[in-house]
Amino acid sequence: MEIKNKRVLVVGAGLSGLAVSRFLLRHGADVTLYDGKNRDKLSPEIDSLQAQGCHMLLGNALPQMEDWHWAVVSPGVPPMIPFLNMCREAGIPVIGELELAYRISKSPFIAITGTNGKTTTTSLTGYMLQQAGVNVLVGGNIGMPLVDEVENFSGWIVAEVSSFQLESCYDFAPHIACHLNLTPDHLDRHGTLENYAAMKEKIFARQKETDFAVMNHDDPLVRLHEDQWAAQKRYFSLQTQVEQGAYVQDGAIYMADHGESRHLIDTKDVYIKGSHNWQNAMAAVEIARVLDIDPRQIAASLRTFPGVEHRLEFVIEKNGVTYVNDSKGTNPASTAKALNAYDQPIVLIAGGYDKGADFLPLMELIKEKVRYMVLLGATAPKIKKAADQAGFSDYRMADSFEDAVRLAEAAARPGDVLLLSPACASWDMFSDYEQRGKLFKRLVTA
Ligand code: UMA
Repeated sequence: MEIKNKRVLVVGAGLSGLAVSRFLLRHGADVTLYDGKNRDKLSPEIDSLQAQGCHMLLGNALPQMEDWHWAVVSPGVPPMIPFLNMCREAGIPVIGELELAYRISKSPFIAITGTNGKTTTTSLTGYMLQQAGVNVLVGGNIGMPLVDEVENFSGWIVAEVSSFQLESCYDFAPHIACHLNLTPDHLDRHGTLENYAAMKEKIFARQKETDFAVMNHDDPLVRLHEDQWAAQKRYFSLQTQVEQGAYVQDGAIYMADHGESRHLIDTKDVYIKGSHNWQNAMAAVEIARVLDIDPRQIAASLRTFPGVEHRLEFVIEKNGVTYVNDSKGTNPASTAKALNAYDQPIVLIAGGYDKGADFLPLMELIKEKVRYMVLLGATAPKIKKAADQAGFSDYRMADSFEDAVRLAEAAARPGDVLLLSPACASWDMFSDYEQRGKLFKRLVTA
C-alpha cells in the first residue's frame, strides 16, 4: 500500500484511531485525526501525535470534504454517518483499522468472530499455539489494535474480530476464519439480525479453497450461507458426531477426520467450565488442528488455560458469598450462559447501555436461577418492564454502580453467587466493560 504523502482522514481517536495515526505518521502520511469528543476527554497521546505533525479536528470541528486519499474509520463509528457517505460518493475509500492491518501484514490471519465467546476462544487459541511453540500475535477487538503491530511481525496473527470491524473490511481474507455463534446483538447499529449476520459472514466471504472455515455446526445462523463459502469446512458440535471437526459425546471431546473419531480429552479435564466453553475449546482445537499441532499438546493446553478476565471471573469469597465478575456479559445470550454456569442461587446485577436488545426471553431463566436482581443504567426501566411482564418481582433499581453493588451485597446470603453480568454494554456509564469490571472488583474486594 502506498502511504507516503497520502492525505488520510482518521475517524475516531480511541484505541484504533490512535494506533492508525501512529502507524500512518511513521510512514510519512499527511494525517488528520477527527473525534467528536473534546481534547480533555481523549488520550494524552493526542498531544504527542500533534507534535509529530498530525492535524486535529476535535469536538465540534467537523471534517470537510477535501482531497483525502482515504479515510480510516474506528469500529465504534457507524460507517454510514453523513460525512463518510459523502466520502464514498466522492470515490474516497473508507476502510477500517482491521482492513488496513490486513493489507499491510505479511503474516497470515486466524480470525475469530461470534456474538459470544470470541475473547475466550481468541485467548485460548493464542495460548494453545504459543504452548506448541508457534510464534503468535494476539489482538483485534480483544483490546489491541493490530495495525501498529503487524508490519514487523512474522508468525500467525490471531485476531478477535467484531461485526463493527467486519463492516469496514473489503479484502480481508483470513487463512482460518471461525464463527462461534450468532444471537441478537448490536441491533442499534446494524438495525436487524439479518444485517448483523451479514456483517459477521464477511469473515468467510473472501476466503479461497485453500483457506479454512471453522463453524459451529449446531447454529443454523452461522451455517445459513455455508454453501457460498469457498473455504474448507471444519465443524464443532455439542449435538452431532461431525465427520470433520470436533464434537462432545459421553463427557469427552472427540476429533473426527473423514468420519474417523479419536478421543481428545474428557470435558471434566477442560479447565474452563460450562458447555459454552467446550464450544470455545473445540473451536480452538479445530484451528490448532489445521496448523497440525500435536493433539497431546492441544489437550495439555485445554487442561491449563485459565480463562479470561471479566468473563465468569471468580473475584472473592466473602461471608459464604461467591463474587463473580462477568462484565463481558454484554448481551442477553451471554448473560444466559453465565446464569447457566451456576447451580447456586444468584444475586444478579444487570443493566447498562441500550443496544436495542429484548430482555423478555431472558426472564424465564432469571425466574429459575436468580433469587434477587439489581438493575442499573440506561436499560434498567426496560429490564424492569420485562421482569414485571414475566412476573418476576424480586428486584431493586439502583442509582449508581456503587449503589448496585451495595444493594446486591445486602441481598446476598451465604451460599449465593453474586454475579455482575449486565446483559448490556457499559457505554452509558463507562468507557468499556473492562473499566466496569475493574470497578466491580475494586468495590467488592475493598
Ligand atoms: N466517535 C466519534 N464519532 C462517532 C462515534 C465515535 O467521534 O460517531 C469517537 C468517540 O468519541 C471515541 C472514538 O470514536 O473517542 C472511539 O472509537 P471506538 O468506539 O471504535 O473505540 P476504540 O477505543 O478504537 O476501540 C475499538 C473497539 N470498540 C468498539 O468496537 C466500540 C474495541 O472493542 C476494540 O478493543 C478496540 O477498537 C481495538 O481493536 C470493544 C468493544 O466493545 C472492546 N467491541 C464491541 C464488542 O465486543 O461487542 C464490538
